[in-house]
Amino acid sequence: MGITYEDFLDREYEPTETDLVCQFYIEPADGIDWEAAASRVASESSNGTWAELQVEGSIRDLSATAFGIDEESGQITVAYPDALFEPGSMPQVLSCIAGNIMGMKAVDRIRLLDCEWPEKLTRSFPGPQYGTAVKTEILEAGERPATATVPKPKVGLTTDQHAQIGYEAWTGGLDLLKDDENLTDQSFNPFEDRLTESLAQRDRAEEETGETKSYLLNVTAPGTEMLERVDMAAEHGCEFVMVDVVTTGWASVQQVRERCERHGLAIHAHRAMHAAFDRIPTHGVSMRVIAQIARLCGVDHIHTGTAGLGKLANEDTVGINEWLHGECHGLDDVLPVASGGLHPGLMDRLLEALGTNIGVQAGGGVHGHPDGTHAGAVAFRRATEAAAEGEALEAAAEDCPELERALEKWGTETPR
Ligand code: CAP
Ligand code: MG
Repeated sequence: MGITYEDFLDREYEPTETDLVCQFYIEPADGIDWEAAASRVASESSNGTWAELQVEGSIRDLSATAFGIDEESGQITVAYPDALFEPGSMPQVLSCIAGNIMGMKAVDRIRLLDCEWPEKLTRSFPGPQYGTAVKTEILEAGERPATATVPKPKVGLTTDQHAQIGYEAWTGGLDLLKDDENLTDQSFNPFEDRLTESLAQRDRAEEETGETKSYLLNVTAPGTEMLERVDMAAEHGCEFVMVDVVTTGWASVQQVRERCERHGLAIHAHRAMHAAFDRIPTHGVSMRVIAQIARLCGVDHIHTGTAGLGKLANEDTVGINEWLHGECHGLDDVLPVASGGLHPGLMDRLLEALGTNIGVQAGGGVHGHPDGTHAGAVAFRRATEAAAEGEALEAAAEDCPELERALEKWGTETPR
């Protein structure tokens, strides 16, 4: 029996409970009508191609079906049978739903907008170990957002300088020190030295403040090297690792998740390079889908933007956070992290938009404080607490000169 593109379209099709259902935005190319475009998306992302193929038996059971076409919104809906996928392999799933179709001539634009993950496929992935529970099981942030800072400048500081900044930020009231996405194991700040010295300062700060503190250590590296860095983090008593999930790739993320299970380490996902996929609203892969993939692969935190308040372009932070907090076939939730141009003067509007079950990170918004890192940390913690309790920032500044100075310097403006 011959199969052609047309065999991948069925407007009457009802998805089964094990189908993965994907929503795409497309712009058919000239001379290609909507049904033709939709059938080509379903075909090329499952087991079809441009030429008629003679196939026998159950091969057809692996074919995806385009069944929804909404020309007004430009959206099509495609159902993928469970048998098409290798359980627990995110690279394989993505090679289907976000693979060659992204370059097909039959469409001028195509964007994977959203996925409805079926229970069977979802449960083949580990999901997070902690999610938002990091705030109480590892840290003592309770109901307020977990607070973090990245030493700035993002790279170039020596290990001593890095660890000292950590001490000042922790004693200023912040929960977490975080490495920047491009700080890994460079000669000016080698990985293991940074780990041991930062944790030594962490221990000092815990003793002085009586609060639990931790460190989002960037273990991003090629292949097994990254797993060795995860082991080193555990051996030295760190509770978290950070991974640049997009640049390192989902296969590596899955390996790190497995290794972190062994040590009980939580995973902070930085999404550097995500904008290469999701910035143009008519093409690529949405941040919503990237966040979904990250949850299934098992990260505990992921950056999702600042609801437009910060320095970076964001896509639907509120909607993505709702999905990360929501029910997903029993998987743990994920702590969304707001970061990028944040400073104390933005915290009331940020928490109004995103609630308090998040993490908040400020680098420039702490280290750019006129009185330095420690004062910046005091101001950021005070502003976060005030916003979480619905107290006006100006009122909070009356008993916190560090916050007053920050509001004087940055006001409530969004930096660009
Ligand atoms: C923020 C940051 C983060 C971005 C990532 C930076 O620094 O360290 O990497 O927030 O973007 O390098 O820009 P500042 P996103 O606090 O000094 O702005 O959170 O959108 O993924
Ligand atoms: Mg950064």
